[in-house]
Amino acid sequence: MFRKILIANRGEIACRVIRTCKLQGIQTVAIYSEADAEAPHVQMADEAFLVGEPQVAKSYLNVDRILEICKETGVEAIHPGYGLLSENTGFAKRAEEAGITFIGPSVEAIAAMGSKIESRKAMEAANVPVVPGITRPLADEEEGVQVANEIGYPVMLKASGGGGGIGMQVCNSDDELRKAYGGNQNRAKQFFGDDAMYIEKFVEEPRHVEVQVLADKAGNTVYLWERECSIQRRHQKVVEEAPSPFLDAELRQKMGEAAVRAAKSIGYSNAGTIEFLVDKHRNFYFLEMNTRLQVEHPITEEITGLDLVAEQLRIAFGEELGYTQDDIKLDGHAIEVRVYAEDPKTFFPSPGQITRFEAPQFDFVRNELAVGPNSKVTPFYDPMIAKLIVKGKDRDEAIARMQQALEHYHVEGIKTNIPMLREVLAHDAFRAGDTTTDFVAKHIQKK
Ligand code: MV4
Repeated sequence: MFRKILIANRGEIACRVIRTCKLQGIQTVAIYSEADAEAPHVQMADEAFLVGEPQVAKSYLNVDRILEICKETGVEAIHPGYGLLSENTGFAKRAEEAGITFIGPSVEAIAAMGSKIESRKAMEAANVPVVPGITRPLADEEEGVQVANEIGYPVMLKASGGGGGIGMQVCNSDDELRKAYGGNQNRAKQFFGDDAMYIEKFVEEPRHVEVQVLADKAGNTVYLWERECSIQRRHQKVVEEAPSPFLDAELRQKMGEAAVRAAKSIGYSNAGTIEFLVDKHRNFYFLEMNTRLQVEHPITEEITGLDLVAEQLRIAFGEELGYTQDDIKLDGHAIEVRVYAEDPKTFFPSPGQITRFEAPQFDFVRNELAVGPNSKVTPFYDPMIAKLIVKGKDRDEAIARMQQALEHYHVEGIKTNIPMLREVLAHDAFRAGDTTTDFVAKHIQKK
């Protein structure tokens, strides 16, 4: 196994990766910005190096400096966490060229899923269902109108380079499409440097269900069931659970097998996630693949008993999985909530000095923390300060346990979304498993 690795990230995920490294006897090198000198991940790592000023462009995205530290410290591999450099082909390539293993898939596999249009084409070829629509860039607005009429309104106009809902719009008529086209294309160009646009049928009131896969470099690939992530606000996930309350065993297997086909078709190795939209008729459609570990990976760990970071390390080192699909168990039900430093009324970020931080302590609770009792939350990074994960024997028990845990969560000095989390867990629609992507807008914000 690797003797020493660098973690090119911060916050709870850096701490999470270091924890598994400690259990495996792997030495860890942390990097930090000027704003993070006293951050938990710096204290946990064996060594820590300053990379630059608080802004991510000058620190956590400073590839030259990060690779320099790799050389100086003699690490054999880099764990990128999520976000930041985790899906950056340029970084993965430069690491490999420097003889350092990138703990992730090949550069080609990251690239294959980087473009929405290209990945749709690849998934169609691999017999993975995609939303009805086109798999080529539109020439112009007029071709958009023509395609929309062939597909039938409502449609969704999307940017091939898109993400986080940017460059994307629902259109109900020729008129709306014409109005939306130019602006969305401009935003796509501005945000992603790619102005290619395409059109899909609009899937109404969908659920966001994603399948976790693990694949080794020999091509052994398994699926680790699914996560239901429909409770979102402005494309920020808020509550996730595994398994999905909407799937039955048959659909679960069908989606799992489609996810494995998706991964195999691009020669994928590493942990990865295939995102699907599921409509009310239980049709499912490929949306995109995340070629990294995700924020919500703990709920999959809770129901399978696997340590996904340990599996990533083994795979990157060249080991084979050593188990097959039949060995993967699905035990109980897990829920994760994300604690954000934000104003519960305006949803704006709420940075500041934490004066009290008490996470709940029960044997059914797992806390993943980015802060301590005296931390300062700065405006430079994602406002997620913690994740709270519970497990129960079934969904009802998991919900009851999450409610109990949230009762015992106390944060002072900054504002958090904890009141909103309590509200979601107590809501009849949530308890009934009526979790669609419009849940927050429909049940929580409309008051
Ligand atoms: C869709 C859709 C409905 N129909 N595509 C939002 C983020 C981006 N990655 C894809 N998204 C959507 N694509 C079609 N053809 C609805 C959404 C969507 C959504 C998807 C997953 C989770 C939350 C969402 C919230 C609003 C819209």
